Amino acid sequence: MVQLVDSDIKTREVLGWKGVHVLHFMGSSCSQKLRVFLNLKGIEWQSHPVDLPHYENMQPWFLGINPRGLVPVLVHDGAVHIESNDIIQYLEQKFPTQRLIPAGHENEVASLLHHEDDLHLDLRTLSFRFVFAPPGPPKPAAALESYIANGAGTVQGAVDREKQVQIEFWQRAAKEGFTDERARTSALRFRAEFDALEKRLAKQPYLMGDELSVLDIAWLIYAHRLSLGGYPFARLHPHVHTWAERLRAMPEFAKEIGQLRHSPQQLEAVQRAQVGKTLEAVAGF
Ligand SMILES: N[C@@H](CCC(=O)N[C@@H](CS)C(=O)NCC(=O)O)C(=O)O
Repeated sequence: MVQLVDSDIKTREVLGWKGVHVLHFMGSSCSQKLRVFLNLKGIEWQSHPVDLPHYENMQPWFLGINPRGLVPVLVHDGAVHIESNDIIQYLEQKFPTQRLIPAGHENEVASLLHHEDDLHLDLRTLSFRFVFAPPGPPKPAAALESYIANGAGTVQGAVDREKQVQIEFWQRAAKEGFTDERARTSALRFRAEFDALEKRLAKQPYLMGDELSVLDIAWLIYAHRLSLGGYPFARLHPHVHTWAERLRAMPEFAKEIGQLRHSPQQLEAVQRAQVGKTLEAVAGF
């Protein structure tokens, strides 16, 4: 569990927040995952939107809450928790009814979620290349400077290596964009994962068996984002496609993933940028 310690937190007002508070962004995949989980559990929570497209997460106020500058963040009775999968596992313990982690499988689920999180930067690469497709650097220099300069720079009292990973990701993106080669590598990683999920879903309705679990939520969110980028699920992984369609139709999911932040103008720009360079073409699928 990644619960921050006092010295990590510079925005002190959150220490007084009572109940369940979530700092999140509508179109963020990790926030969507957490919100679907909260919907399915029926947990009441207070919403604090963080405007990622306007780099609010790179400003001192937010970095004073999460030194990594990432959403989502949970503040539960003044305790600050980061990392979506840790937040989910924490909430599952605190609110055990309507189980979404099967009893006795906690360690297995933790390790599978950890594996899912390892693909997060691949998802981000494919999202920026094929879904958001910003015309320039994804983070302007001033926002990055603010990100580097602010926040405690520590998580649980230790210097945070993850912040450096994030800085390098955005600096590289500013320098070279999201190249075909990077996109292909990320897409192939997902293809291997979805091949494995396809085998599971060929013989059972959900990833852990007969019941919906947090793994279905986590992988549906990835699958949904990739499908927005043009990943050919129906052709490559038909069982994953059918499973995804079924989950997407549930109100607890539909409410969170139905919203895409593109304006019609942005959508048009993305489609223009993709001519002859679709995910399928670049990945060789
Ligand atoms: N491992 C983290 C990843 C969180 C993450 O990368 N969140 C993204 C949104 S999905 C974010 O905050 N990005 C910051 C940005 O785009 O500047 C988690 O699971 O919470």
